[in-house]
Parts: sequence; C-alpha cells; structure tokens
Amino acid sequence: MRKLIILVLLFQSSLSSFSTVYIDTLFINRGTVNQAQKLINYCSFNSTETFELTNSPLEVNENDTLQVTIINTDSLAHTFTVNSILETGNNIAPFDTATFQLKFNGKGTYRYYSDVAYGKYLAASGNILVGYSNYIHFFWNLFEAKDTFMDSIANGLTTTLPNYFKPEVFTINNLYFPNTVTDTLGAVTGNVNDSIIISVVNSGQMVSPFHFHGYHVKIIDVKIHQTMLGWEKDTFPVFPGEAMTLLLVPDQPGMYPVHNHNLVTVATGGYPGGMVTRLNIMP
Ligand SMILES: [Cu+2]
Repeated sequence: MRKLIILVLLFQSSLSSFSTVYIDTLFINRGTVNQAQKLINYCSFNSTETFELTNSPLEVNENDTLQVTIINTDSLAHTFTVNSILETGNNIAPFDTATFQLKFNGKGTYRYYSDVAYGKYLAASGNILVGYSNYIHFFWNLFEAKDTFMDSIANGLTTTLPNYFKPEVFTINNLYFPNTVTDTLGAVTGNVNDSIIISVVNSGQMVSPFHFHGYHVKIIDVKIHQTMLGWEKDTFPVFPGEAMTLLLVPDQPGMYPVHNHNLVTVATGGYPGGMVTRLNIMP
C-alpha cells in the first residue's frame, strides 16, 4: 500500500513538471449597443470590466492547463461552461469571482459560454484555441441577434427561445460587415503558402453555411458534426454550438469575401452587410 502511494506521488510530480499552467482572466459584462437601427442587449466575456461587443478568445498550448478566473460584474449568477470539459461546479455567483482549471483532449477549437438564458442568448460565448500558437490564427464567433427577444431575456420576461425565431442582426465576433473588415481578430491576412488557422464557433441558433471565395479550406477539427472532419471545401455548414478549426493554405494572392450563404444573413445594415468578412492574401 505504501509503495502505491509513493508511485502516485511520483506520477503527479512528473506530470506537473512537464505541463505549464496558463493563467487568464475574463469579466462577464452586460451592455446595450445600437446595431443597424436596433437597440440590442448583450452579455460578453471581456478582458476588462468595460463592456466590449466581442467576447475575448482564450488560447493555451496543447497539454498545458488553462486556469481562468471569471469576474462576474452581473447581478445574476452565470456559468463558465465548456462542453465535455467543464460542465459542473462551474457557477459564478452575482458580483463574485471564481477560478477554474481546464485540461483539453487535444488541439483545436472549443466553445466557452454561460449556460443561462441571459448568458448564451445574449451572446456570452467565445472561442478557446488549444495549440496552433505558432500559426497565424484568426477567430470567428458567429451569432444572430434579435432586439425584442434579447430585450425580453435581459429583463427576465422569458428564458426560452420562441418557436418562431427571426433574428435580424447577423454577426461575426458580434460585428457586421463592413465592421468585420477592420476586426483584427477575424479579418484574415496572410501570404501565399502560409498555413493559416481559423478558429470558428457558432454561438447562435441557426445553421450558418459558410462560403469561401478564392480558396478551399480544410476542416482539421470539428466537435459536433464530426462527419465533416478532413473535408476540403469552399462551402460547409457551421451548426449551432459547433466549434471547428479550419486550415487555409492560400495558393494565390488576392482579396476575397467569405460569407454566410443564406442571403438574409448578409443584408444586416444594407447589402452586403451582416455575416461577411474578408481574406486579404498578399503574394
Ligand atoms: Cu459567395
């Protein structure tokens, strides 16, 4: 019995000597933003206590531990949820702080979110990229907003999605085109023959069929609809709740749009608008 205990201790100490703990902090903030003539209630995970539309992505090396401290500035309790990784004991009380340690099963994209109606339905959801830190990488976080629904959620009048849900503001990183083009997190820039990583999550409620102009991309990681793993396509669906990683190796220079192929989603604020961003590839 004593031998077994010593062995376990040795094993634990050898593990800790090889893995590093990566420390980050996120604040849960509420905010109201005017987008395309709609006043929209949002909830975001930001890097400071000041509300920003875009949820901060988290990054950690493969095999390292991600230690995240969540500071909840909201008057309601939230969760910090990552499917299959952190699903219980993950509450953060109102105006409270909690720290979580996350270990991942491999490289790729994971989605974090607050699994309460006034969290996930107000866009409190973002990307975690595990590995690929030595690649040029970008983040796309898809969402579609509806002012009246999100107002009801924010004011506690409902906690469920209506049977008929018709969102109006379609976004990447909670920005709509042309604001997406100046978003350094999402607007892709690189050179011919670079290996470019795009980390994608769908924080919304609709399937977003994404269409690339100019290039095909390879789906190198997909959490929910795993039949798509290994696909090399210029169009593929991004399902609600999905987290996927795309590899783009541009074979030609140029400036090309990437957009949701459902035309309703590219008319936010006028056409073209909404869920559109850009690839800018130099020779
Ligand atoms: Cu197109």
